[in-house]
Amino acid sequence: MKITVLGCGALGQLWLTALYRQGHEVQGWLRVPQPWCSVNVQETNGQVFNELLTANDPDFLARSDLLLVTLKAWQVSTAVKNLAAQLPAASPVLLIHNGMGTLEELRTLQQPLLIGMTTHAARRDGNLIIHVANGITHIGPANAAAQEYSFLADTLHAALPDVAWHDEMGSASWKKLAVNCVVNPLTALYDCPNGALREHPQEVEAICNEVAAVMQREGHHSSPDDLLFYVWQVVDSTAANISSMLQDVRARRHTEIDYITGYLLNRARAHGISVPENARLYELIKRKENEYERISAGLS
Ligand code: KPL
Repeated sequence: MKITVLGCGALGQLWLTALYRQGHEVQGWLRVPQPWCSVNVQETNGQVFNELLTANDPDFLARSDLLLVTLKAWQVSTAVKNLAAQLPAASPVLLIHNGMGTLEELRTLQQPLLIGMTTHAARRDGNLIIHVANGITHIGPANAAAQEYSFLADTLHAALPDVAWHDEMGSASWKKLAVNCVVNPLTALYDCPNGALREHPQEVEAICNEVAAVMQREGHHSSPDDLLFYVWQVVDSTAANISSMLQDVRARRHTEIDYITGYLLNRARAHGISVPENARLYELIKRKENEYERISAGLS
């Protein structure tokens, strides 16, 4: 297949490496207008893959069979809308990011739209992307046109296993949102690895209870206890991880809070449900983010 990967950060480089190795024709798409992208990945077995790949080639994009989007949630819709007119109308667009809300922003996209979530862990160490742990990528359709693209799960699985297809992604997306509502803001505020949240059980439980209430009204049933059990499982299995939000805060980057807790707050408001613990965490993260963004913009 001919595949354009939009976003060449840690996850984008993992996919570029895996797809290239599998014999697919790949290119990266970057914000900087340069015709190549450097991929430098240390795989889980310690082997390093280093290659200069094509980037930002509009002809390649116009013949791509798939646009794989690995940007941060807040970058997705603007970037995809900018490229959509150059991508064939029948070529699917697969979004893999934390949080929710981008599907609503891309409602009018004519291409088949798919959503994915992954538990692969990767981190940047200087110029090297370290693939810390293998995981599972769950993908599924986000609009009617995407329903016939289940074969993509096999194609992607052959390159970077495991990949599983789901005809319905709503419940899985909400469960992942619950994990991110708990882990991301709390680890960013306490400046701790995921596993240290075992020291804050009351906050974890309060967040889960609020998410379960909203999730139920959205039509995805999960009891607060089941959701809490699931969240603790993820906390324990990623205990040594530095969450993506803590990495963003430490690097003074814009966070995905608007698409994680912010999305929950929007849906809670729409249903008239009060979510005070999540609202408090949203405010604290926004305050932190605004502080360093104001400083880097030269405002006092
Ligand atoms: O998705 C994650 C993130 O860090 O963004 C979790 C699952 C919390 C793993 O760290």
